[in-house]
Amino acid sequence: MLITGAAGEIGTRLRMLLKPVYPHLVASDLRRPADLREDETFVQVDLTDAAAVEKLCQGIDGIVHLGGKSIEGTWDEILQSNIIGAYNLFEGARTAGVKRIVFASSNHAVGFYPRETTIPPDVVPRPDSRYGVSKVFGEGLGALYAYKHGIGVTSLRIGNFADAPIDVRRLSIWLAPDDLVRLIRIGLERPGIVYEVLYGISDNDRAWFDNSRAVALGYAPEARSEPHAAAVIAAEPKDGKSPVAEHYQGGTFCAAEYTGDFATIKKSQ
Ligand code: 15L
Repeated sequence: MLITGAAGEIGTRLRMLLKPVYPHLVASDLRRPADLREDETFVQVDLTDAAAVEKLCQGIDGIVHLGGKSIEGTWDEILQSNIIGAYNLFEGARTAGVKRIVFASSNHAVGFYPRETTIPPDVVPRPDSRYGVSKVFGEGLGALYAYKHGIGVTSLRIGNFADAPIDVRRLSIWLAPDDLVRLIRIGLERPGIVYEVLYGISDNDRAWFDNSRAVALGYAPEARSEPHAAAVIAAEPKDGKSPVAEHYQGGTFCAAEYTGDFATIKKSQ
């Protein structure tokens, strides 16, 4: 098993959580993780280097692809790390004969859905940022390499990965670390996966995502955001909020650089 983006926030946690499950885990990133342990295998690779990525994939049967930028960036940053990087990863995987890929997509691939809607995985994408567009691109690659080349791909539209929900928006999209492991194991191990889009959220009463497909595939999340709700709501600042951010699931990613006529646009659900 290979995990890209292993030095990032999610990667750092996952290395520890996945090592007991996959003892031969290979960790990769642009930079060496500060907390790298002696019993870990680490390969330093720049995802924009196609030949290096192809080499990285040799002898690997499953990949958790977290590598790239995990927030909004300039077009060139997103292009290099998330567009070219994701292409190199899928192409390297195909050349090396990798069987499964779990692609870390994001709620920001569909961030422009209003909070009062509950969306299934097969909605039309509504990315809320260049970052969100790159996640739609990655999901597209996933479908292409699944249906054309037979790699079993799962795109996980991850909400907010954290030990606890950090604000009111995250009560709806929180994903606890152990629940992410459960979803990854479905993507890597469940027989018969061709191409799946699942939401990376825990068992949240306030969820904006219909994750029944994940449940049908065996997902049984254990964390719930609701017991945190009263404290999170009490701690939420009351003022200074953007109406655009508050209206849409993607929050501040939607409001950033916003130049639309919100009053008109919001009438269209
Ligand atoms: C994401 O996709 C980001 O990687 C993460 O930093 C958070 O911003 C998260 O979404 C979120 O929406 O909370």
